[in-house]
Amino acid sequence: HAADSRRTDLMTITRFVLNEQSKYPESRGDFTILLNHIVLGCKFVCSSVNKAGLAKLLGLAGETNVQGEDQKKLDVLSNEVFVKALTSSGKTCILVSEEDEEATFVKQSQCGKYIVVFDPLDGSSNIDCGVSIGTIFGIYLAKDKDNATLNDVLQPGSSMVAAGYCMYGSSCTLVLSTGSGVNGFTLDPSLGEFILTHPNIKIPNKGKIYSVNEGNAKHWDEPTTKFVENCKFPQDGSSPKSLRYIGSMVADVHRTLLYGGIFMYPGDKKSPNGKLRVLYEVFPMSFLMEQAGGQAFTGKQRALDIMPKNIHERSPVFLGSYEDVEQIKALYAASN
Ligand code: AHM
Ligand code: MG
Repeated sequence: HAADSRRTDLMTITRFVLNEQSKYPESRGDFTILLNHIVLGCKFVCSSVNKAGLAKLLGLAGETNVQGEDQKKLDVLSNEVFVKALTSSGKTCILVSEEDEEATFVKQSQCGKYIVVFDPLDGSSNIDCGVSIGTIFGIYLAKDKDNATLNDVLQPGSSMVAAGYCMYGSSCTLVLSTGSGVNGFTLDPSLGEFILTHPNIKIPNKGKIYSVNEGNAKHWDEPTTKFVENCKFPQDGSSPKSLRYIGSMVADVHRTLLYGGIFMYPGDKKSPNGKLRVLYEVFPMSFLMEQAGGQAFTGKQRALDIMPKNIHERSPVFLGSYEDVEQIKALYAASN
């Protein structure tokens, strides 16, 4: 019965967020409007990613591009779509994108109170072989929307008001937290709507999977090396963990969130700050992990406590199941 009524009583992402926001009497629907524009961007990217695959295949089959137009690279195209959707929402004042060196300041007439940091198409090196890729975003509130400065963006991740990602995989899944838990929505292409399919996601307390680019092992520090050694040869009689690494953060984090385990991009001798960007990769994913009952750690501190000094800064990160992150924290504590 319950399943039957779910099938006819569709909880769209808009309805879900409207319900959530109605708990705040001061809410004027601004967040819902902003989110709708993010959702639009995700739908566009989803359809472009699918079409890009098709265009390639048709190209291989000798068909020519019907429009005969130059194909814009997908990450550039995705960025344009998000920037335009976000500015035209009228709800943003500053945008920070992985694709743009400088932050975008929205002109006065379209200015709103939210700041959005995002990676429009993360993992784009994976497109050509059909591996899952995604969009990552985080949202801050400006203190004073008419005089917002970079100081409103250079804030710890713990002061984000919402974060999420959209994964373009075998299905298109949007995972969102507005600070009271994590929920997952799947795009029903026939409706063009994201429907709540993963209510109240909680990450398992301990996992059986570790996820890291082991090709960098030569350069790792001692705690990371020990941790991974222990995943393979556990000293406490438990079974070794499985290794899963896609090399696409959204897909690796999505699996970690649902199945448990740990995802890491450590710092190493070559790149002491690792690879991933604080504002639009580390923060949103750490926010989601904590909201789902997991943890995120940098090797020195709670990831959400980083005080970023510039918008494209990087940080090492270890995130996932509570107990697994406890272990890496203990190894770092012992090495100091
Ligand atoms: P990108 O923003 O240039 O796409 O790079 C980020 C990606 C992440 O999705 C992924 O976790 C990481 O790079 C993989 O890096 P590596 O290939 O060094 O393992
Ligand atoms: Mg990226």
